Amino acid sequence: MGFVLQYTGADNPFLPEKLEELSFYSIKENGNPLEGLKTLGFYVNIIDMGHNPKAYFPITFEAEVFVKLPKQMIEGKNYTFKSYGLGETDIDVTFTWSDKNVLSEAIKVNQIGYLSDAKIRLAYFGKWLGTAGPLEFIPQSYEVIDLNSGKIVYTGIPELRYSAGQKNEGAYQLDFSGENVYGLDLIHLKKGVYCISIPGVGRSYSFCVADNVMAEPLFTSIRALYHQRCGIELGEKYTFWTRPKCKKHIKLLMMPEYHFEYCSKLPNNIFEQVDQFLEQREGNLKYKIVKGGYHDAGDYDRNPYHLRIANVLCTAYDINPEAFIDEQFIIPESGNAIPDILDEADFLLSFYLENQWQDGGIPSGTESNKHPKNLNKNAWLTNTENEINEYVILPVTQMSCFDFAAGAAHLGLELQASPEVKDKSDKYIYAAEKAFECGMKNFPPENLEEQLMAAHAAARLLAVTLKHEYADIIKTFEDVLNQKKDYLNPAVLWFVSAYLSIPKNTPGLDIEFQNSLKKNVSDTWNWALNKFFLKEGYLHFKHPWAPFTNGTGSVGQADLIILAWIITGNEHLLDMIKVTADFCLGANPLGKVMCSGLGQNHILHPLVLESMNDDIKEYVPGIWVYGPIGNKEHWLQKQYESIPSFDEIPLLYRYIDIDQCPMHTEFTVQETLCKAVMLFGILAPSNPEIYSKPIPKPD
Ligand SMILES: [Ca+2]
Ligand SMILES: [Ca+2]
Ligand SMILES: [Ca+2]
Repeated sequence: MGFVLQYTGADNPFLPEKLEELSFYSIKENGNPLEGLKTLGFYVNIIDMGHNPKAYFPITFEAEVFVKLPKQMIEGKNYTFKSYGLGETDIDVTFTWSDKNVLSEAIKVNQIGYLSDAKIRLAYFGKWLGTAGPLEFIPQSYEVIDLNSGKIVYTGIPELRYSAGQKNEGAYQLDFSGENVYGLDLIHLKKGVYCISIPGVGRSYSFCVADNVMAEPLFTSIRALYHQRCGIELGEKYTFWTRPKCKKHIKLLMMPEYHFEYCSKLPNNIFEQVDQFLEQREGNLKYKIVKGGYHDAGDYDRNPYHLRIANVLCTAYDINPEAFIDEQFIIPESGNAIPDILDEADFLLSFYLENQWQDGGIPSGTESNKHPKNLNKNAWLTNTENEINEYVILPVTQMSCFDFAAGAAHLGLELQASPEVKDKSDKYIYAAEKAFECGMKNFPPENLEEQLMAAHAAARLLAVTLKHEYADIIKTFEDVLNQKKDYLNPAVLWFVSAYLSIPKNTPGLDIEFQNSLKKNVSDTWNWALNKFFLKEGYLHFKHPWAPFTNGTGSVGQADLIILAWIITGNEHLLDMIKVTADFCLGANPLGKVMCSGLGQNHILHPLVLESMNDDIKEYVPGIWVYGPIGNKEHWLQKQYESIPSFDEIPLLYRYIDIDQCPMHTEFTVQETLCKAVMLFGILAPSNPEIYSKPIPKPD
């Protein structure tokens, strides 16, 4: 049993020697004190922070103290739990014990629902108890209760999938959860609404099994992109989380087209570079009125990587076109006869299209010389209304030319299916050709990485234009053709998926090369599937070599396994994609949906400046945060040390839900938000209905 104590102030009051002291806790059974309680251990960490008027203050500390009862609780008896003098408020709770009614956080389920056609459907039992290590309780059985009839429809035996300390997860032989992980198989369930109950433990959150369970995650996730739109007002017709036009992002100074001369990517010190440019500005300054594209994350730049979002959205559409219609996501373009997901890709690319240079060059986005600030010293009080930053339109790079070419060619291809927007489709394809030409002329790709970017664009252009010249260009990329490649690498997978999308009879297409790429991806992923993914306690896709960062505990890498599945057709990869969705939706060690506003127990404080500084308590929904960051300690974690210390916390528990901790609660449109759209989009049901319900309201 866990006592949860909280304190909000400046210093952590939860000292180990006090927390261990049994006299602070009492438990009664039907009014009679239970003797022989034992404190097993505790977990103390920061869980929230204020930011107004002072940053990082006040701090809410939480101590979870795990107390063992002398015997199991008995169905129907009343239990009273008291704790005095430890936290801010004392605990005095009485309830009637029933393992069918009392919620247990040791049972983790996909809180939205499992797909009815999934071949693997798992919930999990396990819990890490802080200084006490793994929960040692061995569950003997579990029951699945149909919540419509109240009847037990399935009884099963939990299967030990992983023992704490076994250390065989991922390529670095790690222990992801620190738990003894038991699998609770749900494969025998028919469609319906259920919860799981474990004798002596309690019940899970409710979940359903249905064909359409991924529709809601898709809806919530793609609308987060709408909320990140730059240069427009977010109006009442579309959302409760409204805001006026972001005024500092409308009229922007242009940096010269080739300000950085030959460069593959923007320099790393971009703030300094922009700062220098703003300092030294003089004479003939050129301003442009712009819109389109997204705010990157908690900040407002259009990051150079955003161009890749177009291919992510278009690929989701390619894979599962029946799941997407017009009037699906309540955006300004709902009702224009184009599927709303393609409107989103169009809104993104429109910024780059409108600002393409005469010779085809594509700006790398927009940036300021610092993170968002307001007149107040406390930068966390910034929003788009009080921001004082100045932004510029960034110069052209090799990456911006080729990435735009790849995205615009892809969107142009999708739009060809809608005759009413032939002009728009033609415009994108023409702009893609110009951008590619500019890239080849000014930034001829030299190494494998650069050639992969160019080859990806050429393959997309070949697929839509069927022009032999693009096939010929790919044949000049020696490194792409001959060098040994890592088929788990994103750039390789994106190129291969594009090259395999080229229609069979296209002039110049190298079928043998297509086949060899497919075989290599197939071999690599088969190997990785058996060597890594299937050995995890909590099944989910995580790139075997990647450290726990930037979305590893969330949706961030879903595109890779989706591409591998599409390239190879290996159905086991599709099974792994589905369990990855389950994992993100709550079937993970924290037992939380790693997205705001989705599911019954979800993260609460994503780093969104608008939500941090508006009058609505609930943060804007659909923000998929990076999640647990295992490889690096944030300075807040160093300053307010947890017990046990950071190094002793299992990797997938290393998360603090604090909006001023960017490593954990930040996100980006490119790294996490669009990947969520792809993951849930390819699993979403066919033939969705036009959205006619009211728009989602804050709680
Ligand atoms: Ca940024
Ligand atoms: Ca539409
Ligand atoms: Ca708020």
